[in-house]
Amino acid sequence: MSVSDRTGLAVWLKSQAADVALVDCLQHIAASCKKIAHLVARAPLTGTTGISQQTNIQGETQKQLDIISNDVMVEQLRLSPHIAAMVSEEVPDLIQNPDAAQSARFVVCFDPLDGSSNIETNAAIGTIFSVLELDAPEAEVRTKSVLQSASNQIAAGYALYGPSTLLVLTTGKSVAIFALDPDEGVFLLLEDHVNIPEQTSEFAINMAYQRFWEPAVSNYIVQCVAGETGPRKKAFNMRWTGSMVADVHRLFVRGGIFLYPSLSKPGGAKGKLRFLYEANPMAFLVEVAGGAATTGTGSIRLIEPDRLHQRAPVILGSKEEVELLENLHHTL
Ligand code: P6P
Repeated sequence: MSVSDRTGLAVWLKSQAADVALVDCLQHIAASCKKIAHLVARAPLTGTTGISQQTNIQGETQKQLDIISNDVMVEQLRLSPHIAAMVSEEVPDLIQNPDAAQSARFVVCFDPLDGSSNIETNAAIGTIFSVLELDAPEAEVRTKSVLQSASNQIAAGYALYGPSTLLVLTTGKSVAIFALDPDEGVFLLLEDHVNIPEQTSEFAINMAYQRFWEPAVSNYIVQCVAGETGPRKKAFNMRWTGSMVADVHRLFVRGGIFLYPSLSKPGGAKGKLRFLYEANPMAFLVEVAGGAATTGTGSIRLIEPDRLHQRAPVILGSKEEVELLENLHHTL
């Protein structure tokens, strides 16, 4: 298929029968990702790959690009009158949109630059986003309303800044993958109705935390690495890039299972990943693509958060593997 024959993002969005307000919201998110892709690509030249003098609410030292990417998202999303407020990994409190229409009912939760510890190594990083719909418009959106709307996630996606800049998106009907054409500055459709294979022989976990794993996770990984003579009767492969977007994207390309589970180390009970802008959007995407997403003991998407930056254990990917892990959690 020639480049000129490929479907553009706007045409695809309209084909999803997404309402015009959601189309506008998602087009502003895509525009943010396009700007961030450009800034990430130029970062070594502009000297912005290093750390800033600031820390985020997680107590993590922010990279300059974390802050720059956050500012790009906030500035761009303010232009959509349908976005009432935002939640950013880089900002402690809810961000109101002063330019929102009275009817605005969307809250966009995002990690503007996920995996930023990889910036100086030029490894793939990304932006993760989730669009929540409020039960009713609010002149001043309350944090309580955002938390209550977490289950009313109407769209989710991520941008992957790698050899190509990809945009992976769902409004609930299918998962589609777009590539940014750097010559034309537009996202063009590569694949729609992406499906995650139910079986896999590849897992992604940070093995350095093995001593902190729950028994079910330890048992699962031991079975996988036992290979052809073990209980799984097949060899497994392992990948871990330290960038959730890159590790999760692999699931949509060839299947697999991604684990950032509960850890027994101090502060690790709910893992490391944040619910509103990492676990919830990735779980939505994976489930729409036929995969599964669990905390180990229950569906990620049934979590009712009580804080904006709440963490959640994340085990998601090929359905049969996720179900096996849930069974192990319930029996060990
Ligand atoms: P660890 C990046 O900081 C991130 O939030 C995810 O992108 C990634 O999956 C995880 O942390 C990596 O964590 O503990 O392996 O460095």
